[in-house]
Amino acid sequence: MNIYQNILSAKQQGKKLLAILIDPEKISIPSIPVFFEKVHQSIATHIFVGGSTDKNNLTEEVVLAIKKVTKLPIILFPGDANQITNKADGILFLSLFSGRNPDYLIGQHIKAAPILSKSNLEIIPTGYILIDGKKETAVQKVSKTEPISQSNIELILHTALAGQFSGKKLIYLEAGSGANMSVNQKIIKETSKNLSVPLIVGGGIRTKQQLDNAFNAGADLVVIGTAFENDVSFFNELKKQ
Ligand code: 1GP
Repeated sequence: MNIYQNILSAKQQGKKLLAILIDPEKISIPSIPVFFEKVHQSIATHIFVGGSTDKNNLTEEVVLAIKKVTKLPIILFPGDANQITNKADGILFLSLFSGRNPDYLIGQHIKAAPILSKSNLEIIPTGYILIDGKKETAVQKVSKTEPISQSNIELILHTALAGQFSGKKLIYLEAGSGANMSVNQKIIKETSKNLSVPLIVGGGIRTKQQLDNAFNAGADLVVIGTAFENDVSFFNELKKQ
């Protein structure tokens, strides 16, 4: 499975991608098979697994339970190096470029390196940019960094470009899980227009309209977590044609 190549060719073909985010602290393992029946009827193309914290070390168990029931690529979206398991298919190797906390710029990466060097995970370097979602989100609290204001489009764009020029293969605009305001279309448009690498957008997307807005503005892959945690019937609105 070459996860990145598939994302890249989807971008080239204008095919939009949807990742379902599963937070190991929030999903119950017995509910996974039924949850995935819904996932498979929907337009979802990827599964992200992760959260800002995983206090009970459930990530591996959750990944194994998901793997039993799906062929969709499972990509770790870890809050820190402790959440790495080689049972997934790939990992977003995240650098929190909106902040200046060295632990999330290089510290966790050094901790992760020996684990990753022994794993078969596909490592996808990703520039992660936290944007104000009008709510103090877990990423902000855990990383002790400030998000960039939605009105500072120039800074968001320059941060994304700096990420691309430093070799990141994906740029992720993140309003934070459960955000009250998702990343607005103008930001997505400006960023996607100026980037050559695929653009991920997530945080606070709860309706089909918001999803379409993000895609239409230029997001190549959208991540949704909370909306499905709150109400699995949201999958009914995202059924495959
Ligand atoms: C969070 O971008 C993801 O890291 C998804 O956010 O849970 O708000 O959908 P939501």
